[in-house]
Amino acid sequence: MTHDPNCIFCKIIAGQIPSRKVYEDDELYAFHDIHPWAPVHFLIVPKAHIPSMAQLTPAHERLMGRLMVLAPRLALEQGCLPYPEGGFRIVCNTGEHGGQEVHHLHVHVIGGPRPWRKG
Ligand code: DGP
Repeated sequence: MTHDPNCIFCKIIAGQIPSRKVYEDDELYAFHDIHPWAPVHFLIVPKAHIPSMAQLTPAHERLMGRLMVLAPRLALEQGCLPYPEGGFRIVCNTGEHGGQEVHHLHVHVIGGPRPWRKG
C-alpha cells in the first residue's frame, strides 16, 4: 500500500500522530476533524496515500464506492439524525482552487443541528 512518510494523514493512519478514531478497516480510516465546523465533523480517508480525487482512476472505483457507502452509516453512528429531517454534508476539497490543505484524499462528513460555522 502506498505511504508518504511526510504526509500527516499517513502518520495518523500509522498511529504516529494521535487521532480520535471513528472507524477502521483494512482500506479505510475515519477520525474526528481537529477543527470541527459543526457538531458532527469527521474525515474518511483511504489508507493508501492518494493525494486527491484528481489522481483517482477506474482501479479506485470499488474503494471509493466503499467509502461513500460507509459515510451515511458512520454519520448516523456519530449522531446525525436520519434522512430527511437530519442528514449530513459530504465535502471533498481537491487541489489549490478546491481549498485542499492536506494532500491525502479525504472526505469531510459534516452534520448536526444548524447553523454551522461554515457552509
Ligand atoms: P482540507 O484539506 O481543507 O479539506 O481539510 C483538511 C482537514 O484536516 C481540516 O479540516 C483540518 C483537518 N486536520 C488537519 N490536520 C489534522 C490533524 O493532525 N488531526 C486531525 N484530526 N485533523 C486534522
